[in-house]
Amino acid sequence: LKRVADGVRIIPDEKVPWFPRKIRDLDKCNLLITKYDPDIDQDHPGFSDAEYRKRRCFIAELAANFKQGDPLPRVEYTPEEVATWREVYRNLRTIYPDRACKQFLDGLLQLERECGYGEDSIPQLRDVSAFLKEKTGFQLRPVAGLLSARDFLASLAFRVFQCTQYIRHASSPMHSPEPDCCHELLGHVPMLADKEFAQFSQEIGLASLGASDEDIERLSTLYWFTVEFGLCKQNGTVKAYGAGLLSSYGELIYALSNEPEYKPFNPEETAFQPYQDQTFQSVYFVSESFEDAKIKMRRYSSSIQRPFSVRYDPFTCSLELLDQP
Ligand code: NLE
Ligand code: FE2
Repeated sequence: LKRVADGVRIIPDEKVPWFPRKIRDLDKCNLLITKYDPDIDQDHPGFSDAEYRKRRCFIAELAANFKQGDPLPRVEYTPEEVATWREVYRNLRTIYPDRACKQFLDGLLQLERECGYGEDSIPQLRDVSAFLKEKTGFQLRPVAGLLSARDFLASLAFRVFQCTQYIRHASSPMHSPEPDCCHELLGHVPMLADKEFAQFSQEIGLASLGASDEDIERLSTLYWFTVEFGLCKQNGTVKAYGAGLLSSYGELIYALSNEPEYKPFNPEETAFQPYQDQTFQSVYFVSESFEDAKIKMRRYSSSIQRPFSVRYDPFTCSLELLDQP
């Protein structure tokens, strides 16, 4: 509060948007974006499949009723759903060794050995969450569909990853414009088992808390071109680490062909790159290494103006605010 003249006070107009302070507050971070809803979007492959839509509603309901601390819901997948998973898994598995980054391959091998990953069954979020908790402290939380960027990023600050639990429509196994369990379990989870990547993800989350709408927009663009569609150099070759690539056979091949444009990852520029989420990306950003991406992201995050800084306390799963005016 600034005193300009006696009795006249100016109240600062920089209002900080609400954000979760403790892990339980994530129950309030549930704003969904309904653009790919099979009930609404005529182009969704499930639009004219009443059975599929009913199934999506059932699984969405499980997520809607979930509260932080509840056991994660188990879904008994139908033989048709398992068949879709099998096709996705089998195809991707053959192209991972040449195209996925080392951290991903390490994570996937551990999941296959220790967490029942394989083409014969869809892993349960509950088991995968327990696995990740031991590796990097990340845990999963079920979500009914595509979340708003602000709510999604906020959960990362607590090392919570919001996961859909339904599966893509059987007619489009090679690419889905929206997240589904193939995308979460194959794209994101192996990366979240890596300590350095887990830290990278949490730091994006911490940077987002209380940020302005414009800053959230830039951070979600950065998230998009790293965590979702990032490429990185390893031993002189370009490999994929983005989950949107690692869960789409079609786009993983395309991204590492000579068709798309590559640009060096540089947050100050990458944050302003326009993108769409209907089909394959036309440009990808390549990091020199994870370490490099992390350092650059940190530099970018520290340039975001906020009237406070945050620190995560892992003992209480809550945030400490520092330098409050
Ligand atoms: N295109 C990805 C896939 O087919 O798995 C999903 C991307 C979600 C952002
Ligand atoms: Fe994703």
